[in-house]
Formats: sequence, structure tokens, C-alpha cells
Amino acid sequence: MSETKQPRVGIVMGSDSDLAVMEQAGVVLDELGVGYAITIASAHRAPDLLRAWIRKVEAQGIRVIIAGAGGAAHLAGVVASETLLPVIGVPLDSSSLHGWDALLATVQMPAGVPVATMAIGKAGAKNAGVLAVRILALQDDRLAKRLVEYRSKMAQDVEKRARELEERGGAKRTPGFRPASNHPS
Ligand code: C2R
Repeated sequence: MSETKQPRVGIVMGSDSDLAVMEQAGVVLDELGVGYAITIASAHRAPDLLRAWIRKVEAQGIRVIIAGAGGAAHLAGVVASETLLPVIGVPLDSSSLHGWDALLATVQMPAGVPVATMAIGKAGAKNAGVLAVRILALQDDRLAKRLVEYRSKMAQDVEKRARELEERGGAKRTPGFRPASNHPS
């Protein structure tokens, strides 16, 4: 849990092997100044622990839950069945099916139990953080302002990278680069 702020987002993942990806959601929340509680629990392996964590974070005043899992990923769906808070699911690439299994398991929820499903992996974890803040920003003007700044920083970053590439003169200055011919002879 981030130390200083009242947590408003809960992040849960199916295993500590998911942490390197799921911590990206926390990085975004830190950047946008939103406190969060983070844990590991599993609908498959530790359903009682999962239920107890959901009850605890609800009582703490958490407003949105992010759930990331790989493989036969039931975690986000089970969280959504246990709480009325909005649930954002992040499918993870942790099996031989490279996240397709987790994507389908997370996105194909039965009607009535929604999980807002993100992309597989790091981009999904980051977007889960951004989406959680967008939900919170509906009732928090200061957060809405931070999201505007976040977006304009992203645009500035693209501009900077474009300028740098243009100044370098493109890939032809990369050591060892040989332009590919479009007309093989
Ligand atoms: P281990 O590395 O611990 O064997 O976990 C985790 O999210 C992880 O990606 C392998 C993968 O199993 C996933 N897992 C689930 C659930 N619990 C664990 N999909 C669940 O309850 O949905």
C-alpha cells in the first residue's frame, strides 16, 4: 500500500509471479497521486483470502478494484461477483498460451457481472491504473486536472522523440544499419 495517501484503488493479482507486470498499475497511480492497496490472492487457490481482502478494502473506502491474473484467469470475474465496486481486469501472459487464455477468461463475463478488460500485459496494467483514475476523477476535479496534465505530458514525450529521431536523420545513422531494398534483385 502506498504509505501516505488514503487508498482509493485496490490492486490484486493471482500470484507474486505477476508482480513485475501488475506493479505498472501502481506506478501510474503513484504518478497521478492516488493511494492504493496491493495484494496477492487467488480465486482458485485461496478463495477465502480473496473474499476477506475484498471485504477489508471495501471497509477501507476503496472505490475501484484492479485484478490481474494469467492462465485460466477467474480472479477478476470472481472479484466482480463479490463486490459492487467497478472491477478492471488485466489478463497476463503467464502460460504457454501467451495471455490469450487469460484475455478470454477475463473478458467473456456473463451478463450482469461486468469486468472492464484491458490489454494483455504491461500496457493493460498501466491502462488499468489510468482507467481507475478516470473513474475516480468523475467526482474529483483535482484528479481530472492531473489526467489532463498526464495526457499533455504524453503528447510532449512523443513530440520529443519525433524531434530526436528527425535530428538523428532516422535509422540510417544507427551503427551497422543497412537500408533494406524494396526491389530485391
Ligand atoms: P504461479 O506462478 O504462482 O504458478 O501462477 C496467476 O495470476 C499466475 O499468472 C501462475 C498464474 O496463475 C494465475 N492465477 C490465476 C488465479 N490464481 C492464480 N489465474 C485465479 O484465481 O484466477
